[in-house]
Amino acid sequence: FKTRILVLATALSCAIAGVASAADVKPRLIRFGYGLNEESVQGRAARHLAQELEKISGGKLRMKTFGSANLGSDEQMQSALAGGVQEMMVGSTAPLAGMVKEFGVFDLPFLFNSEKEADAVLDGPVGQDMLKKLEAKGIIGLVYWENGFRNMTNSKRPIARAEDLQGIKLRVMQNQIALGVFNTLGANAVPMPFSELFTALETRTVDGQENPITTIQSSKFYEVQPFLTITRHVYTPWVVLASKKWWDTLSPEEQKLIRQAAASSRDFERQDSRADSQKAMATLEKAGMKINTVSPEEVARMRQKVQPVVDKYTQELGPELVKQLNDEILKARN
Ligand code: TF8
Repeated sequence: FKTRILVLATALSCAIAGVASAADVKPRLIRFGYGLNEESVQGRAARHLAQELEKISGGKLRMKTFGSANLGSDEQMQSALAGGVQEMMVGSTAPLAGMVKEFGVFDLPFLFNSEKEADAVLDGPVGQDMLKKLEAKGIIGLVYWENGFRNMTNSKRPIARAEDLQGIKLRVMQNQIALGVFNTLGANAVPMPFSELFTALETRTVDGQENPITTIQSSKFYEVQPFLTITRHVYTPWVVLASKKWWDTLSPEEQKLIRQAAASSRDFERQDSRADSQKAMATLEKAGMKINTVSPEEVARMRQKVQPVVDKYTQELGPELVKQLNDEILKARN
């Protein structure tokens, strides 16, 4: 008899909780913007996120995804989120450094050796503290996706040594550190939003760019860039963001569902990115790109060359932060 009552009581409280949570989730339409096209890793993960959210909210939280920077460049969308005129987005950490300077650490070159190290830092205290810093700027940082290790492409020549970058107009992401790094390596760095990049390459406004293999493939840069140089010079994270103005109007239950779907999209995206990276490389070879890998000795030379930039920005970003970051990398490495 006692168990019977317990079962009944449990059933009843579940029913009440069910009713309460259903009332706490209102039908909503969420606009989610991103910069790459629908066939990219980013596009697939955006779709995963939308489907997952719709599923776990019983069809109430619907997400409309806008790829190819149709809602604006990363920077424009960040401002739209802060202003409360767009709900969600995903983009690189690099342009966020204008809002929270600490995000600039991910533009320090040759920091991570592997994806595993990046995951540990991003999901650990360093990455999570940075997300919290965004709140004061009107943005909720949810999870990190993988953009990935970046490599160089250009229309002039294979890059075997830093000196080969001389005279190459190289598009870089929009922050001071990226600019400093590539100018110091010898290129003429040109900051530009990603949304303008393909045309700039096609019209030869710039000679080259740097991005992960997955993006070089999905954005079809191989059509206008004959040379690919594997450098893995920096690992860029993507970060899924929400407008705080909008977030604050959601119920705790709605926030919980969005966090849950975001976590699912993170796991999906990282796996997809790593698998896609292999496939994309084969596609680029087949497309006829001339591919070379910078030797470990040359990477060491490049590291030395950019050390003054790293030192300068370590001071500006905070030596404690950079030390904490390096400690966490070493912990993950060993
Ligand atoms: C870049 C980034 C881009 C992303 C994307 C547009 O080069 O690597 O791939 O920020 O969200 O700007």
